[in-house]
Amino acid sequence: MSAADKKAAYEKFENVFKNDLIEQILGHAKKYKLPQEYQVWFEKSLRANTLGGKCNRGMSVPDSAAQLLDRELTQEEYFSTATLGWMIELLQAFFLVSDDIMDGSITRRGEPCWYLQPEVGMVAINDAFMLESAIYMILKQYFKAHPAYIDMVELFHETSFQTEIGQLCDLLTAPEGRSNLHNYSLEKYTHIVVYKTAYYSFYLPVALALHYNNIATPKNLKQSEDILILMGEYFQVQDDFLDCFYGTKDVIGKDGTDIQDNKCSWLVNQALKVATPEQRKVLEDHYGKKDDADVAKVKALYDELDLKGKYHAYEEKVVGELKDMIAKVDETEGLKKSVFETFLNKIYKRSK
Ligand code: DMA
Ligand code: MG
Ligand code: MG
Ligand code: MG
Repeated sequence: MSAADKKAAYEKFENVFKNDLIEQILGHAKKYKLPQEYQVWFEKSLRANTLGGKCNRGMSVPDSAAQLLDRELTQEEYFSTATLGWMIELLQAFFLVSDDIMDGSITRRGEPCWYLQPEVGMVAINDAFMLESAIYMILKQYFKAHPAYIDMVELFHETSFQTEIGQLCDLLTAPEGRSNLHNYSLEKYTHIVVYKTAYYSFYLPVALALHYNNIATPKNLKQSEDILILMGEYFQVQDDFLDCFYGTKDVIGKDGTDIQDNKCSWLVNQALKVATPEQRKVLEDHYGKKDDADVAKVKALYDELDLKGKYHAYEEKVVGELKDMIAKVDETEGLKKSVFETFLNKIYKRSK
């Protein structure tokens, strides 16, 4: 796809939210007599937190639905699947507003985090809940008559809970102000990222496309889950890598905080795997501290251990595994290998 085509696809997707869904959501709030000036607040929160991202997750619903049908979507099909995609973007907005508070982050999508914007503060917590509520009003509004309506409702609830399990483990593995290195392991890491990232970012879009097309058989869902969970783990390894080595708002739209936050990230686990006792001591003394000098010591150790090289090797290995899994997909119940190929191409060697 050319850059111009990509931009057009992005704008087409964005317009579904801007031209239709925002009005629907605000209309619902008006029914409960939300005063005009607070409608303005709600609209601002909806725009600031939902628009302006990469939309990889959301756009994967229409993309996957088209791959499954092996043809272009009609206008109506596009609108419906893009609407499902925007519900993932709303779910993501709900998680990111809360994640930034919990992680003490500073920037998101190139702007100050929502909770740090003038006059927002902890109102952001309720704003996050309202972003979540918007999912279910849109779902009811547009899909109540769809044969898979209840499956989709349950899928959003289940995926939310899975993500919350992941966030809980992520936070409890990273206690503020005390070293927790003895508690990290790659097994724990995988568990955290599968739940906090992979289900909602990778499994959910494809599962929704399967439900929308009425081909969500147990076999199709299971095959999708196996591949997409590994793909989601790979995506979070990339997120951890970018956080450390490219983590400034001008490059990836957010300033990295994993080292300061004591996170059980992919990098610290790789470092622990090969560190000498002296190198481990560096981590014990400097990991999880807010000071720039501490962060710099940790990054210097990461360079010494060639974690960039280890990351590139991991990337090639996992992409090879994913391609092997995709080659084995059984298409007899309507699943298509191209769904996974397209998704993988979107994230391979990503730099933001
Ligand atoms: C992302 O974890 C998970 C969720 C559910 C938002 P993270 O804190 O690494 O994300 P980010 O790097 O975007 O803050
Ligand atoms: Mg975060
Ligand atoms: Mg987090
Ligand atoms: Mg991160």
